[in-house]
Amino acid sequence: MTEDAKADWLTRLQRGLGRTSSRFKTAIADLVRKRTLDAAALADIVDLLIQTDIGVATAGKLVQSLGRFDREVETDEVLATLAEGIENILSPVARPLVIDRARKPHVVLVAGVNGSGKTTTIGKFARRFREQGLNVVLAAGDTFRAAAIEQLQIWGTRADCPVVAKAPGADAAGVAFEALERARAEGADVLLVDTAGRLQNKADLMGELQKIVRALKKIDPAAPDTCLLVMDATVGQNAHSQVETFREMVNVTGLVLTKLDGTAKGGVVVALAERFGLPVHAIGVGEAIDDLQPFEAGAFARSLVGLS
Ligand SMILES: Nc1nc2c(ncn2[C@@H]2O[C@H](COP(=O)(O)OP(=O)(O)OP(=O)(O)O)[C@@H](O)[C@H]2O)c(=O)[nH]1
Ligand SMILES: [Mg+2]
Repeated sequence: MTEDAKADWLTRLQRGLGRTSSRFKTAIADLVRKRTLDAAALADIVDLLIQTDIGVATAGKLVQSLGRFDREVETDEVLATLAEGIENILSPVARPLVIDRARKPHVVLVAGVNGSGKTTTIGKFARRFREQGLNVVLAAGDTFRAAAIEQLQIWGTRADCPVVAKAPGADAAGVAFEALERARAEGADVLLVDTAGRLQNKADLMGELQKIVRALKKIDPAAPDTCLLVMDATVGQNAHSQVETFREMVNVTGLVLTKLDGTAKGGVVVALAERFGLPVHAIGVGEAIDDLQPFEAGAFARSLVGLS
């Protein structure tokens, strides 16, 4: 990223996390103005952290590090200490999605419940990879909705990469199979496979995802290289059960959290990091192409508590 792009992203990140951070920061400022950080004040901070969905245990742990203040403190000192603790939790999971250029193609299966942002995320990644000079193929594996196929085709046009698609209702595993064949034949670097989030029930969804994986493995036993779970951060605590559910279906290797701009509960990212330790590859803080960026622990932690 250039310096300009970095500054722009930081602005988007701070704005995107504004719903979570503004309330939090104001409440901490109020608290610090009124009293020293006694036990009751620390308990209030734990509550404030819990309100961001950061999780009870994590909130408790973070606040322990504040115990060393038995004097008057400034708001920013408190926020910085909390941000440091959050960064320590997030650092091990903050890992960009790195494409293995030797794989040709590196296969990325994208799963998640309906509306979580799968197709948009694929479009954004496709654009980013194209900018890095990679050849990308998209597979319209959500054959459940006609509009889903068109939506992916629009992203394909925007990112200038081919989309392998069949008619609505076609076998999704067949689409994935053909797409991998084509990506191989063309020597593509990346294949991004979209999937349906909504099927009649969980068993159907599991059946479909597993069938797609089997089809890919027929061609390349090592595929998929990456299995991304895309989650809408506005679902809050529900994100935990989504990770568990999808892990039973496929070998989830990493997470993308979208719509952090639409929630006051951005702390859920920290809670997921603590609980599952899965890599967080990227976060979405808006609908625009530049609103999906590699996840960076320090910048996220500071933006979450409202520090610039
Ligand atoms: N505000 C905001 N909106 C987002 C973000 N990411 C995706 N969206 C929007 O969320 C909506 C759903 O996104 P899709 O990409 O269609 O989600 P999907 O998971 O493919 O949905 P299905 O195909 O129905 O399963 C779209 O209107 C996107 O523009 C984000 O980071 N912030
Ligand atoms: Mg979709």
